[in-house]
Amino acid sequence: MKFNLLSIAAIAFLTLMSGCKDDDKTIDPTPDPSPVTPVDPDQPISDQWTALVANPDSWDGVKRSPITYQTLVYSFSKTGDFKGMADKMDYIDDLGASAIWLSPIHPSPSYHGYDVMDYDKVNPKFGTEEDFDNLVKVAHEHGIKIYLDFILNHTSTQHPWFVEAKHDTNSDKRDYYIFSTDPKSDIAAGKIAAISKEGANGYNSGEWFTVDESEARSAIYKFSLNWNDKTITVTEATTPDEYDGKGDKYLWYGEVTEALPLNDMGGGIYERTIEYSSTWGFLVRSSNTTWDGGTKYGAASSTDKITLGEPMKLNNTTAANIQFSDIDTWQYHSHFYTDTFADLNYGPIDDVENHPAFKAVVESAKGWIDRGVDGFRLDAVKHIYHSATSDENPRFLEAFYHAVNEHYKKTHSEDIYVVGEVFSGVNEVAPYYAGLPALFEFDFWNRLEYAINDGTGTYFAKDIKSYQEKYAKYRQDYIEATKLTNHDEDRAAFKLGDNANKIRLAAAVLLTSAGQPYIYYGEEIGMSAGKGGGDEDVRKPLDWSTVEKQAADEQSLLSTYRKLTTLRNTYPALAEGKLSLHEKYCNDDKIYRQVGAWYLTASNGQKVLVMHNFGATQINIPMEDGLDKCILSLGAVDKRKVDGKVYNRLGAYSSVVYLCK
Ligand SMILES: [Ca+2]
Repeated sequence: MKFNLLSIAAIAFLTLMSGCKDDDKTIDPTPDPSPVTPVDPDQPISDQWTALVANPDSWDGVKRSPITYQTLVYSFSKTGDFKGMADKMDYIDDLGASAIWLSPIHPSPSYHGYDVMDYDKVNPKFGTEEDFDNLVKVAHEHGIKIYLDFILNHTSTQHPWFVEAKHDTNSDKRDYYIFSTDPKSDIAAGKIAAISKEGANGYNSGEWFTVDESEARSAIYKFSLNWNDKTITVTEATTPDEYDGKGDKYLWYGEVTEALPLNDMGGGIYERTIEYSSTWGFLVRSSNTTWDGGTKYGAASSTDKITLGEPMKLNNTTAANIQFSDIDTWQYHSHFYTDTFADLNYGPIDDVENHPAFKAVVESAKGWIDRGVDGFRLDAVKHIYHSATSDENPRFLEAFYHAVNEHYKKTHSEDIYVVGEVFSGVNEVAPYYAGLPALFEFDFWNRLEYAINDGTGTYFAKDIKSYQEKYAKYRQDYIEATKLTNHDEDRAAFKLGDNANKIRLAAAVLLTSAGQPYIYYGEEIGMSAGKGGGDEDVRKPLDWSTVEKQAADEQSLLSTYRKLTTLRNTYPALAEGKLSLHEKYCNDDKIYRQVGAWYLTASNGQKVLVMHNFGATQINIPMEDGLDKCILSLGAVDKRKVDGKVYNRLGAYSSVVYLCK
């Protein structure tokens, strides 16, 4: 067969060259002299166009292809809970899925659950602990695994660990988080392990939040400003005073919304006694309307602090917040610019296995394994250590995976499945395969969406192949977690302009590509939404009335999804096949620019030819690849014979899959 292919490729190349030379823009190339292969021995082929009908083997019920259904507990069933999901397990089963990725199930103050308050329990709004255990049981009865969304980068600031840590600098939970009284200097000095790789570049003021206003200094203080030598002295006092209406120097502190005037005592001295409360310190102003033109007076640097009773020289160039030397204003790190998330700290990577926070999250993961959970989807793994591109996160993940897998293997023969979210392009994703067996391939959808909307199929497989070569440098048995979109992205249908043919093609490409695909709930019925109005828009409840309608319609998207997943589960070549490029269609950006074609070959030698028309126009294809029978024909696909040669006519956005001989 290999010889055959080579000679066919050579002929195809010559055909292509002659097409270029003639500047032939036709999409119906002149029949070439390559040997004819019957498309499907079961179907006589006439010299007129007739519909190409696929003739796949019937499925034996074995789920050969790992297909994961990603869903949100609160949006999947009508009741939005574990029980509702267990009741609808047949639906997920019928979709051909062999696993479910559940949105975070742990107690959380948010609707989305990505700020966890307890890693060991379920969110009561989804049901009881027993309801969850029953969901796992029902899933397993259907041959469906349960993967938990596990969030290792941060907790909610309402997690008891953080509540304890922020109140007590001596708490053993203090080291679970990243606290600093002077983040900028501490980072520059390499004192914060999670942010040590970037040095001074690792400081981002937006990622730091003051612990809590209630823990700030509140006292009655007298502020004495000497404008002659530009110094300020703060002393303790007992009674606040009033403004005398004369001063033109001001104090700015705490949560005030307008400058507080100091009283003009004459001779360049300004004073005021107030009930002072501030989490960040104070500043002196020589204008109450603007900060411009050197009117802001503060400390010479953030480490230059004021001591009660001692004058401090003011500075109006750096003008750093003036803080008291006898109190520490603590700040905590939150990578996502939100004060309700607190980043977990795992200490220096070299000793991560011994860090108490690492041990704690591993223990929680083990607990879920003991309850029957089959794997984890790890959230935001490029943010665990601050540098997304250092080797720290892959090393962290390797340590986490090893610890969790060791536990899993006590009761299972296979390794545990863990997939990481590195929300980046392929170059940033690839090194993470050093730590985890599976990673989401965000570029799969980026690339596919471009290909479909641009009507260019020829480069698609080539690009995917180039991604695989990058992964293989870090892990030979890498698992590409392919997908269209997820809960953080505009829905696929929306990005494809709600064009039913494009949406069908996206599904067909996903489910005829290498890798282990994910289907985001609602994608199978074409739910459409962008994130313009917020993330919630792409996380809305599954539309069960549409499900019902589409289930009854053989031509519907849902029926197409079921057909595709059934096919994928039937043929090892589709289920686990390795990608190889089609010499002709992956190299022709002229006549066949709109065609994407590739092979998938299973370890048992079974091989399929996958061919999609990414274009908005139909195109005729000479079928010359040593083909056996057609096992998938989606969209408007016709066939005919001209001068003994078989052609397929692929309508706009249509797809065919053939078993190879
Ligand atoms: Ca982090």
